[in-house]
Amino acid sequence: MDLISRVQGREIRAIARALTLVENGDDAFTMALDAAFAELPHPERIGITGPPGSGKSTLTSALVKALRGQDKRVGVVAVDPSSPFSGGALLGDRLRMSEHALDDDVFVRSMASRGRFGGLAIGSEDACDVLALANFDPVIVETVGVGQSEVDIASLADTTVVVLTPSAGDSVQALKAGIMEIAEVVVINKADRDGAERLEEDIKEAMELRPMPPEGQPMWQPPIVRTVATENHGISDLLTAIAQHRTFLTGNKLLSAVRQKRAESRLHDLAGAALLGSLKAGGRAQGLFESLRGRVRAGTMSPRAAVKELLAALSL
Ligand SMILES: Nc1nc2c(ncn2[C@@H]2O[C@H](COP(=O)(O)OP(=O)(O)OP(=O)(O)O)[C@@H](O)[C@H]2O)c(=O)[nH]1
Ligand SMILES: [Mg+2]
Repeated sequence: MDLISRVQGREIRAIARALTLVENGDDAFTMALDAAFAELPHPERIGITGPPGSGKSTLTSALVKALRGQDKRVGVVAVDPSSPFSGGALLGDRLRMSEHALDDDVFVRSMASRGRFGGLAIGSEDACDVLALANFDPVIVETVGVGQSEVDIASLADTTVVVLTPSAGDSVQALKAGIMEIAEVVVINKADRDGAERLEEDIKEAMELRPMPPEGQPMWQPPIVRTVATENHGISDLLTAIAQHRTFLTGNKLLSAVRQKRAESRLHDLAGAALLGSLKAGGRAQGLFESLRGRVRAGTMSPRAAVKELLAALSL
């Protein structure tokens, strides 16, 4: 039987194999996956992001446990955009999620960084598709919120949960970095520590600076949930908050818009990556690209002017 059917048949080894193939950008398998695209199920997608060490994996594991209690089959993709290799963080994830290791209705996959074949979003989208094909619902995507990655995760998920902690200055940093703009649910994890009150005040203040939704669209007020992930405290409140956001999306007919936007941004990512890949490796305008690159590096030509010349040469 082919791999696609075996994944649909929920065969664990086939799912693991398929994820490796998409991670490596395997041509034959991604083509087979693309052929199945129109029939892919659309599981609920939950994004979990936040600063390093805020407890995202512990929280995800607790969420998985609670969702299993509702008889849901849960897929998890944990992405670490900061490291190019599978390092300690991923090993840590395996330990933290180990209580689900023997459960066939939970699949956890850790992925390192941006792969050779494009950005964080591209690899994670493919991984989510494989888990969708295997009928996991919901699919949880965990990423460390550094730099651009939290914006990426926002486009990956229907509901983005931002995890902050009371202790460190990093939470304040996260607030400054605009992480609040993408939060649909805010978690104050490690609420067993001092400073949860203060953090909640800061979050509320930062939330007031959120941009207004487009004309005529309803405004979502992100709930703030306190959790102690290590003790499973606050997890049902978190699930309730996620469900409320989902109801907001479906009730206002916004879910399909979220998906359309996601598909479109995936197209843009792939088109950009493919074009650049072709320019770098033997495409029609490779020679021109090389020479333009030389001039840009030397500072004798602006990057924008180089792109203009490139588009003209490609008749685009
Ligand atoms: N006191 C306390 N510690 C917690 C809580 N949640 C998680 N931790 C601890 O915080 C540490 C980091 O937890 P992780 O779940 O690995 O955090 P993470 O955000 O996934 O970390 P990265 O993926 O490396 O960014 C671990 O030692 C956890 O046991 C909590 O609610 N209270
Ligand atoms: Mg983690």
